[in-house]
Amino acid sequence: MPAISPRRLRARIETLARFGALPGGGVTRPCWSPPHEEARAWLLGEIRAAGLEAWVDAAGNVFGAGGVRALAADRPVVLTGSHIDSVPEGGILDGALGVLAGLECLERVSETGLTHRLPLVLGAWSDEEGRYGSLFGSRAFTGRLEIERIPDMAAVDGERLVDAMARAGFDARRAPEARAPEGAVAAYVELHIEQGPRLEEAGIPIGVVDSIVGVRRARVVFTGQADHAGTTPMDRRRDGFLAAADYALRARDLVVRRGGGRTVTNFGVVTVHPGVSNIVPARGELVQELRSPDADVLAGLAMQCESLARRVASRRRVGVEVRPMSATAPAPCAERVQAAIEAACVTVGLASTRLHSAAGHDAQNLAALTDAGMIFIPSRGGRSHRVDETSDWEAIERGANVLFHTLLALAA
Ligand code: HGY
Ligand code: MN
Ligand code: MN
Repeated sequence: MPAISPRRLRARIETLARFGALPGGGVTRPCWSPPHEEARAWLLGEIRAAGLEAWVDAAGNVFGAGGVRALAADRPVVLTGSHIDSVPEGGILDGALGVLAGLECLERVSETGLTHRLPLVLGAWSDEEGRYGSLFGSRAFTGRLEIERIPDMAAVDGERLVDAMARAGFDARRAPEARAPEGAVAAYVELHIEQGPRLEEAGIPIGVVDSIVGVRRARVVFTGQADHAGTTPMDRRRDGFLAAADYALRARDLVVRRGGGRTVTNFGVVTVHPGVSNIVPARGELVQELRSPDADVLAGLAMQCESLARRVASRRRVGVEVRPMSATAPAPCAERVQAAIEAACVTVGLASTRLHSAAGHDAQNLAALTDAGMIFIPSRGGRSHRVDETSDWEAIERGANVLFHTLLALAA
């Protein structure tokens, strides 16, 4: 039975891990940064060295294909891929696995001369981690970019997307040109680490994703009054940070109680202003994420969190403003793709289970355009978005082989 080359795949994963490598392991490789652009150049070289055509679109998405130079409405393709950007202090597999396993599959198919009716295409999506705005490259590809917002898109540290892309040689305003022609993609399947503990704890080697969570991000800003940290009596302080802290703890409990067990929230960014030790904080600013596979639960909790913020603010005699930043809708994966993945697992003799993805992925944008699905492999200890994120090399080989057979089935 034809199979991928685990040695070649491992060599590429280990090489990509060098771009943005951190001394203690892991990577920091934000999209458009120098290490990311070096990784892009390396990837383009690897695609070409594999005998494939390579190109980059106006949103910085990298593509590779055998005998195909672009996407066209009259020649639908089967697409696979993921992303090569990372979170700060992230792992070497999140995204990289799907891109490099996809490249391995395309190279293996062309080496073995296996026939397939539809062309196979590899994609590496820009800024999947959303440093400047979530799932940027696949939003552009699927026509879901809010074009008028491009000039305002910026990282939480204030760096604008337009500037970061310009430094990498791209014009952000042209990103909408990356939109794929209608009907150009017959199916999409992405291999990814689960980034959580479920597969490992169940002892199941392959996850077949049935739906992907929607993710809502919002700034929650509590504004009180700066005061002298020593002379202001405690009962007269209008402390923006304490209001934010009070809200965060209550919002977390609200989501656990009313989220139906599959909704989560996170406060990954906290800013205090003026932010020096001897001033009572005038402002406490949070970036809050809410995630759920259920769109109604997600919308309902967003409203309940907003009214909770207002109650906390009035009790603490401060102001509050909730500013939505981004929102992705929960996406069901296509039954046809899930079935193809399960059939591939039978072919290679692996057990599989269906589960929802608690992480956001580009596949949720592709799901709006075509039949989309995802293959998960277990993350050791469920660890991800941290430098010690890892999966067994055998698990990586198993996932790549399932991807290989899934692609052949979808392209048959
Ligand atoms: O944050 C996420 O869910 C994904 O890893 N970008
Ligand atoms: Mn990812
Ligand atoms: Mn990630």
